[in-house]
Amino acid sequence: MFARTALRQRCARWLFATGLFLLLGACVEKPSTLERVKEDGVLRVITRNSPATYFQDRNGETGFEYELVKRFADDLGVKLEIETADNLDDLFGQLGKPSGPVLAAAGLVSNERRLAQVKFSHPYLEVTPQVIYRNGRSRPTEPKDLVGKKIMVLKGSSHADQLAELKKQYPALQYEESDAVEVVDLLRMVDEGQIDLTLVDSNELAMNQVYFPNVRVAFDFGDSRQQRWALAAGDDNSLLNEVNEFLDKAQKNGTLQRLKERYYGHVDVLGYVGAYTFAQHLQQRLPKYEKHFKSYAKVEQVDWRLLAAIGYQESMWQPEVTSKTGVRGLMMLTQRTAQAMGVSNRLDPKQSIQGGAKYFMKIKDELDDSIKEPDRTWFALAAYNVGSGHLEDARTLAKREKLDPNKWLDVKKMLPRLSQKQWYRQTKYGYARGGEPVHFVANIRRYYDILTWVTQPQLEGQVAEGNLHVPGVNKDKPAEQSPPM
Ligand code: BLG
Repeated sequence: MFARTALRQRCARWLFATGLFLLLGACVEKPSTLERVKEDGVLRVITRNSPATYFQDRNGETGFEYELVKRFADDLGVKLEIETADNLDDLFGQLGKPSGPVLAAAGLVSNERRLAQVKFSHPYLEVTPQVIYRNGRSRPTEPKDLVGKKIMVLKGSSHADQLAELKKQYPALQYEESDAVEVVDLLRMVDEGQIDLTLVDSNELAMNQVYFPNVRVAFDFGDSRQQRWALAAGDDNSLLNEVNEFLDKAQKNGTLQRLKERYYGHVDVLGYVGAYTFAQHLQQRLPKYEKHFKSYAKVEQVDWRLLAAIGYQESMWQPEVTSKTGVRGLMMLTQRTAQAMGVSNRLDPKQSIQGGAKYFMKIKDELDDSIKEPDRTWFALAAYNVGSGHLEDARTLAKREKLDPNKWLDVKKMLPRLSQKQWYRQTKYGYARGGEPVHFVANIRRYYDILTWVTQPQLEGQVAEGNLHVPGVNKDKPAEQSPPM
């Protein structure tokens, strides 16, 4: 009896030790996803190639998702490696692979079907699905109006799921799901009348509206939803927890709001008419001045597209305009600025661009060192318009309100106060039309974004040849040669 008990105890000890060993072995062999990312020193992320998520411009990689996920990789202290999926099925498929990317950052929303496949993070952006139609055609105003229309959506998209749901109620509803297109193609097809309707998220429309002057929102299709990052399903929550912590922090410390402001904060400033006019002027006017923008941008070491954007805001690229206040020329120089910059004839476009470029860089250099990019550029633009003294006043007001005087988002709230006596009487330089630089900067940022997008390397030369093709709108080229969207 005693011997048997001893044996049993020994066996139990052995089993326990072996179990522990196996358990330890398993732990050693299989590090958590987070540990793996840190060990490899690389965060592999899959996304979509579109203006609202990720794209390449001449300065490198950019896009809302890219910037957010880059900050996350920086926080983890690892390198970021971006992969792009051909379509949404491909994206979810890649995410599920053991050797695949660990995170999808692609403007995704959570739904039941997807939850069977992946896990979603805390939210970072609220968007509303919208039904898009062509101006001049009959406008649907509610879901049942979709019956009988030619509709196309992205295959595997949440919009396709919404339509599948609607079809249960209206079996006559017809729609096509395509995995050969991107959002921009859908908008183009509506714009050109090839399809009647599509469904896209509000942020995607906002980014692309300017290229498609005929597209309009018919109605919001359901409630707003939250975009989230997706991770492979499973019990390992190590990376998910880290992601959530990062997103919560980005929410609290204002990073998310600044990114939203940067990418989507200025999208509505043009409006339909402005968008259409800008597209026309890109073809008709810019080619005449592009070489001057480029050559003085080189001299001053500034992005020529930013100078061109200033020029458009100032004069719509018309060299002979004069404002009510006597400010003149393509870059709208005051008499004083022109003299200081050595400009003898403000109506000469070449001189005006030269003087404007020089002045812009001068005031930018003179800004306080504590103002960092990209805000530094927005501050310099504001100073170009309202003067450095008034800008400084707005920064002082921001400090008094416990706002950050180095963040454009905060200072732009103070600028309009410079035209109200109760505020400007407290400032050093007094009254200014403080609302003007706020619009000025917002518009220029929008023009700058568009110019950045249409002058991607793939489109080089097309503006100058008066043959501009907006991304995804080039009907003559096969799809694989189109710029990445
Ligand atoms: C700017 C000057 C700044 C000047 C401010 O006015 O002109 N910028 C240039 O000449 C490039 O130098 O700052 S200051 O020297 O420190 O005083 C303030 O005076 C020009 C602005 C004025 C604005 N456009 C460039 O953005 C303008 O013309 N506003 C009036 C429009 S309207 O008359 O109501 O149509």
